[in-house]
Amino acid sequence: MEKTLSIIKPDGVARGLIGEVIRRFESDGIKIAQMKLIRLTTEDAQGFYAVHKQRPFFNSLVEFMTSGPVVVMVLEGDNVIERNRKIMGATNFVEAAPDTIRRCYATDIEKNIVHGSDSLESAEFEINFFFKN
Ligand code: IDP
Ligand code: MG
Repeated sequence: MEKTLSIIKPDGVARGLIGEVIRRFESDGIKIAQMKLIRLTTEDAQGFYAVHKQRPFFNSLVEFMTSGPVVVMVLEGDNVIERNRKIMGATNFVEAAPDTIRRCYATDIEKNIVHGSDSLESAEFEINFFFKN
């Protein structure tokens, strides 16, 4: 069964959207296989987003991701990487499809409520980053 990593970012947790995000996954038939509420350190956020370290928004993204608690989850299901990305919507909420999480709740290209792995390779790296063994 395919797996992917989902994060409810600090804006989603602070705004009381944990239940709403999980409801969207569960109502699509996606299983929550693992889950924890944690506060990322600067080192955690830098390591997790290492692929973006040359991007102009990197420092701001690290600061945002460490600004409050996050929920990290392993989602499980057929084709779950792509299904999760579809439920999330495009990175920039103004381009996200109607009724996606980001279209409904994001306020900013950075503060966009959720993270989701974008490939089998990133899912493996990201799941292992937070859930060793
Ligand atoms: P994704 O989350 O849809 O996969 P990525 O391009 O991987 O999007 O970017 C990671 C995160 O970095 C985004 O979710 C968003 O929080 C932030 N981000 C992406 N592009 C920008 C930007 O142009 N300005 C500010 N933040 C951005
Ligand atoms: Mg990404």
